[in-house]
Amino acid sequence: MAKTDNMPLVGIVMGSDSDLPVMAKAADMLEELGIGYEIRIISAHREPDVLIEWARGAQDRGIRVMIAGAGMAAALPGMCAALSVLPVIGVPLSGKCLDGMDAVFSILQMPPGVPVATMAIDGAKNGAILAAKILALSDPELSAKLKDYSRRQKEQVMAKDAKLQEKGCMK
Ligand code: RP5
Repeated sequence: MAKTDNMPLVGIVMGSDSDLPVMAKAADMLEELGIGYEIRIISAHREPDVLIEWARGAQDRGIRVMIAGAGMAAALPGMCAALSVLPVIGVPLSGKCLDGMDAVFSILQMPPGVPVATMAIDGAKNGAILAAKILALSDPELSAKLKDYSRRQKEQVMAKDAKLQEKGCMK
């Protein structure tokens, strides 16, 4: 994971360093698209005062979207949404218990008025792509990069299918 020099537009935050192997995939995807980001470890339960300061100040720092990943009781994404008007993308993490179902329900079941766009379990890469799509609404250059990304995905699947047709599925 390198660190793009572009101005941070996305705030990536996670509850623990144990979340980093998954959340680094969001950073990698933002790097690929040339989007600047902040990345922090801040625990909603263990240091709520630090979270309040970070989330309340995000918009003034130029952040336009947050990607918040957490496992277990996973209060972090919901608290980011409570503390800021910025769109919040939540990533439930499977690391510890219950295959991540605990974190899915914690992040997904937000009360009316405080939405979090919840990704699949460990879906940090999609979190970054969704953040990019939000930013691309006002950035034609980024929109073109996302179209190119889609085109390359399609080509990869077509190449795999062509190989299957040529070689068959038997070893
Ligand atoms: C959550 O508790 C974190 O997001 C992490 O997924 C989980 C466990 O944290 P550690 O005990 O690994 O620090 O708040």
